Amino acid sequence: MSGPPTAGNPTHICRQECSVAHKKAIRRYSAAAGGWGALRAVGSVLAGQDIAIKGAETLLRVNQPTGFDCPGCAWPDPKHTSSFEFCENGAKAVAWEATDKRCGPDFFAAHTVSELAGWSDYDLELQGRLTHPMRFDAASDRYLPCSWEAAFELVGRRLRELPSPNMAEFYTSGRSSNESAFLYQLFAREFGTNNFPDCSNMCHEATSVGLPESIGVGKGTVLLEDFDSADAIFIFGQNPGTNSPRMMTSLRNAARRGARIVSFNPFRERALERFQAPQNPVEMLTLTSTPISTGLLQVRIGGDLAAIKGLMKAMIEFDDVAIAADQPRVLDADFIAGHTQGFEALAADLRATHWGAIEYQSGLTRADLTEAARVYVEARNAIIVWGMGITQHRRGTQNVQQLANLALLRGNIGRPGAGLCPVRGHSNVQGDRTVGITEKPGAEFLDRLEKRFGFQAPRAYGHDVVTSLEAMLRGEVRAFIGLGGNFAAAVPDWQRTRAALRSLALTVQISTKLNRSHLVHGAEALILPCLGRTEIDVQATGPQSITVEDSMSMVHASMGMNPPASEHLRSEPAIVAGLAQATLGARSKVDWEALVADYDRIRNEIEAVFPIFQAYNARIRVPGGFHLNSTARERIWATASGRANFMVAEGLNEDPFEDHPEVLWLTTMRSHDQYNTTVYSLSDRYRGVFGQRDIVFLNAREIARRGLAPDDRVDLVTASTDGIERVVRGLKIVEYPLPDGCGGAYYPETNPLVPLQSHDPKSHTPSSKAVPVRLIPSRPGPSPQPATAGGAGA
Ligand SMILES: Nc1nc2c(c(=O)[nH]1)N[C@H]1C(S)=C(S)[C@@H](COP(=O)(O)OP(=O)(O)OC[C@H]3O[C@@H](n4cnc5c(=O)[nH]c(N)nc54)[C@H](O)[C@@H]3O)O[C@H]1N2
Ligand SMILES: Nc1nc2c(c(=O)[nH]1)N[C@H]1C(S)=C(S)[C@@H](COP(=O)(O)OP(=O)(O)OC[C@H]3O[C@@H](n4cnc5c(=O)[nH]c(N)nc54)[C@H](O)[C@@H]3O)O[C@H]1N2
Ligand SMILES: [Mo]
Repeated sequence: MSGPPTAGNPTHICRQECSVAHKKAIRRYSAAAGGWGALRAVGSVLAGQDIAIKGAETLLRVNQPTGFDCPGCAWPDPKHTSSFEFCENGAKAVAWEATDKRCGPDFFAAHTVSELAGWSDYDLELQGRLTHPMRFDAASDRYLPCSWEAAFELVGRRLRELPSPNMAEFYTSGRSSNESAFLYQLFAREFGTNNFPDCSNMCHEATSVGLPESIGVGKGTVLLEDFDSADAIFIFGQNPGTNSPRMMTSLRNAARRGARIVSFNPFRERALERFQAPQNPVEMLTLTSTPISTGLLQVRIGGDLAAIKGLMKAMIEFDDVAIAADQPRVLDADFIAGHTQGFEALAADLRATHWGAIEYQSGLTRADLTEAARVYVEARNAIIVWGMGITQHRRGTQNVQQLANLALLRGNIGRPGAGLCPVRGHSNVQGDRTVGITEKPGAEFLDRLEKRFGFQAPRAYGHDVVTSLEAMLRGEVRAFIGLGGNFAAAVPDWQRTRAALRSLALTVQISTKLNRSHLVHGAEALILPCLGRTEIDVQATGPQSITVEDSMSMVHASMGMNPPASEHLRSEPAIVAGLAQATLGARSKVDWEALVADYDRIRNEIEAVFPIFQAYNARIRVPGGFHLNSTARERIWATASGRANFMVAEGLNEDPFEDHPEVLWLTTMRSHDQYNTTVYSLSDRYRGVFGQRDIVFLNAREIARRGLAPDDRVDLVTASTDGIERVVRGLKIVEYPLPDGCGGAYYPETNPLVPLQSHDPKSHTPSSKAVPVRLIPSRPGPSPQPATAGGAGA
């Protein structure tokens, strides 16, 4: 099995078993997104890597009333799914989990942990599904199989030995079900801590923190059917063709109906331009495609605050003209008077902001912004959509609040066809938070928890991702447990944060596949392999279903149908219960065994603690599930004032390095063939990149200005004042039509460049979409140091 780490090999990055030759190429993608290209891509990406799709049957059960919830993204399912809604990237996510490959004790016997640390993230996950609980053995530098009981006992002993429960961190990734997440928070809180770093802290936290101040609730206000009656859809910093492809069905239908779609993105993302529906035979056979965007505004990285202010300033100007001419108002004056406060302060800020500054910061012209504003005000109903291009910034919370302002100015909340639509990432990231994964729990929730279970819940706020890492760096943490995810690769500032993880006494990862977080470990370490979404989960009372909440607050059941990848796997709820019993022992007030025996009982407990889940078990048995009410959707404003608030954000710029002429703003984003830290292949079809990820996108002017040329290799060095050198070496320059001063590269490889302290102070979201970097030509040589994870900071 052993072979050289391949990440450093510039021509072929795969291990020998991989039958796909990753031919490197850069070529413009001129076809529509979706369509035959998408169908073919599933075949070539997956079949080439010996990933057996367990019959079309697995795929046919995705997002069906009786099937399992797609682990791909959080976009909702149409209510009356009668046929399989094809999604290329959903198919990849399902097949990646349903692979026939196994990563068991033989594999771990053949490779030391030090050796595996030199492998790329891609090669690690490619080994297939984990099959046995494994325990790190320092003497042989290997993971050795161990029993579940021994694993639980070790965790229990180490947690009990801690001087304080706050020296343990309980991380969650958003694939976990409501049931496992609820048990997880119950375990940690009975143990005594609110330390819940969560993947959403790096994702939509700016939304969850920003929206409550604006509209009283931290979630979106639209339902899928609102896309059927929207006259305009504005999309900021989100790439639906890749990251939530089923959203393209809604966009395509809206475009065909004449709705106008405007997007703000430094990249001209292909699917935002044209889309061919893979499930539409007519489009497929005639090779036609639907033009999607009415307008695609190439905003500068970090220029959204300025762009949104520009849109609103133009609206105020239209309104002034209307008032002067005695025409109907352009702003929704009745809504503003009846439902909001703070309009005057916002209007004053906008009037005081000069167009010149808006143009400079946004990289867009006044004419373009005014035109986009006209599209917005001509729409009776408009939906505002956003993703990571808005939230992962130093001013992420303020970006989100300006989007809320934009909606409030036209009363675009709480009526059909209108509203706010943050598109979440992981398929249940929203649900995990709803059922109690939060480091800042409210008093009312803790009161209910205590009343229901009879233990004293910790009241002090705990850690999120950034503060947990800071605490590790101060030496205040001893143990880390990860319920899914790949913390070591997902977090910023690898050089420091990996040293912090390595300083821990114990790291425990509950996982389906081998990843970086198993190799960047504490003195003692465990890998606990769990069932995935696609698999049958049998407990004492029979097969169980779990539940998830999508991006539009629809909650529904999901039931796996494949046999487990190994007989040794346990479900996430069973693993959490095992850890809890071993840690809390007889002092626990929770009947863990009874809860795991029948997940209906877990749902009854969720309902008892969270009244919004009333009649939980009955309502998930209705196909399609149920909607968790959003107060803002009903125009009930759960804010301190009882009104929706216009929020003013001072100034326009993002960062102190703004005006250094040689500094480039780097955004770190996903390719079309990856799921976060899971890399399916080295290609990024819609951006025309094949067989490589060690690249940086720059426009022709930025390349020439630096005396460089396409294909040159450069080192990226973060501009910072803290004296720490952050560098990713040997990226190849790819020319791409980006705004001036902007660059793009792939996540997670560029995470070493993001300083831990570079985050939004309000939400602590790392600013991974705007990293100030300098470019330095790489030293010439035959084999540049790879930027892939085996290299920098591994
Ligand atoms: N197939 C697949 N699906 C996924 C994922 C995946 O990795 N693969 N990840 C899941 C997760 S956890 C999440 S959070 C979502 C992420 O989905 P998205 O929110 O789409 O995330 P990204 O691809 O990181 O970047 C989004 C877009 O922001 C643009 N952008 C970058 N910087 C800026 C900026 O400063 N301003 C603006 N306006 N735009 C900018 C980029 O060009 C890109 O088009 O997708 C989820 N779904
Ligand atoms: N620079 C930069 N950094 C970023 C981002 C960015 O855009 N740029 N995006 C951020 C965002 S939006 C997010 S959400 C985070 C993602 O951070 P995470 O959620 O921590 O990372 P993932 O890559 O989604 O986790 C993949 C691992 O999850 C495990 N897994 C898969 N399915 C299951 C399951 O069903 N159960 C369990 N227990 N484990 C499972 C597998 O072992 C797999 O290796 O990264 C963040 N980091
Ligand atoms: Mo995310």
